[in-house]
Amino acid sequence: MREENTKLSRFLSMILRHHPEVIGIELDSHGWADIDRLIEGVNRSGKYIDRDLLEKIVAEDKKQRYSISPDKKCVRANQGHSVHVDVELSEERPPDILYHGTAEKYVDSIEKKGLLPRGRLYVHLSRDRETAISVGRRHGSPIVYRIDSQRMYLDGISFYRSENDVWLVKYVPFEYMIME
Ligand code: HQG
Repeated sequence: MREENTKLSRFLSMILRHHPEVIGIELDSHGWADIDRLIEGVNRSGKYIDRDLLEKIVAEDKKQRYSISPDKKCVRANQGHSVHVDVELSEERPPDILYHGTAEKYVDSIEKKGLLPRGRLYVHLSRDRETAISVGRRHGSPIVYRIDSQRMYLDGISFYRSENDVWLVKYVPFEYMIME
């Protein structure tokens, strides 16, 4: 994706996951934003977007962060929210092992408290180590934990999979984690 579209995509993530009020719009209870209002709001904020560009960003996003509604009127982020919306995640049996990337500076706290969602609604886990490393690197010197998701699941902890294949849980107790 072109650099300017990557910037616009980051802005859309911020709007659709955390702060829709910044451009004067609201999300419905399922996280959907009306596309016409979103376009007006983004353009009022001094950035430029139109429907073709929005559809291009949604289609080309590497992590498939967004979905357009079947009637094509709305768009939402598939995961990553801090605002309390229900994006109709599917509760599923996870792969036996999942990964979480974090930064070295958080290790002491994580070892005491386990993984907490902090600013988001869920703790984010990935299927592969490489994704976890790049997620961790966003915060500092990366550390990867292997999560015994099979044992968590068998112990009755619910796992949710987002449209774009990110695994989400409310909390990971430290007993299920091993540093790689
Ligand atoms: C850490 C990106 C101290 C946690 C990524 C993480 C992801 C603790 C940070 C998605 C802790 C929260 C989410 C504890 C957890 N003590 N630190 N007890 N428990 N933490 O950004 O997982 O590219 O909210 O390890 O790909 O980094 O934006 O979560 O380091 O899927 O689409 O607290 O965001 O997606 O940071 O990233 P974040 P995350 P996008």
